[in-house]
Amino acid sequence: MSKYLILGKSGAGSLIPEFLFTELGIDYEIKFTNKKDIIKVGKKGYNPLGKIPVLILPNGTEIFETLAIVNYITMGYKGLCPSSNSNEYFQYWKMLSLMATTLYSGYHRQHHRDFYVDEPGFKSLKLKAQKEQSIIFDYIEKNLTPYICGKTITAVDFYLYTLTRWDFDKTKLRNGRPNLTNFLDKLRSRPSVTRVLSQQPKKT
Ligand SMILES: N[C@@H](CCC(=O)N[C@@H](CS)C(=O)NCC(=O)O)C(=O)O
Repeated sequence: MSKYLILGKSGAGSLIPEFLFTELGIDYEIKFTNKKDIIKVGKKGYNPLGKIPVLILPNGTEIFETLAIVNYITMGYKGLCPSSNSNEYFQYWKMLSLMATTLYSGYHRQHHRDFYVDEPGFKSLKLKAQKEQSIIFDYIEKNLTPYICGKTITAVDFYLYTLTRWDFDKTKLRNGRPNLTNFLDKLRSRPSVTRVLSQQPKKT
């Protein structure tokens, strides 16, 4: 294999490495797959939890967990991570960690409620996840100038943009958050984002 291979699902977390590779001009392939295949021991791209994305490097090394994948890409290719001796570097890691541990898991709780609770708890689980996310989005609003690390776009911006695409009420998400609104519009019209989104297969 000479190219990177992403195992993913249409519109899901595999958008993040797709956006980063496309933004950086790096060639990759994507295979849209399913949990049954990823959870199979011995199969290429194995992840014990069956989650995507999984990145397979040209030398065969397999990486899952989005933060590890983002780190691999941004360490190997310059341009989407602030230099490690800058203040922006700490902002980058703080915000990326915050999003990974609150927003991402918050959307998972809303979209896969049955993984967490039985039906009587569905409504409350969703409301509690949204309540926590609302606090984080208010904090993000204060940090956007216009991107998370200031004037220069970084990987954390593509990460944030991807998560917001899973929100159930995008009007509410934007409401009272002018910086976030401007950010989402900017990201949506970025050529790399437009290109990747136009290539997502229709969900079945
Ligand atoms: N911690 C993982 C979470 C990945 C994740 O939840 N992926 C979702 C798609 S966006 C998934 O595979 N969901 C199916 C499932 O959880 O079974 C990461 O950051 O990569």
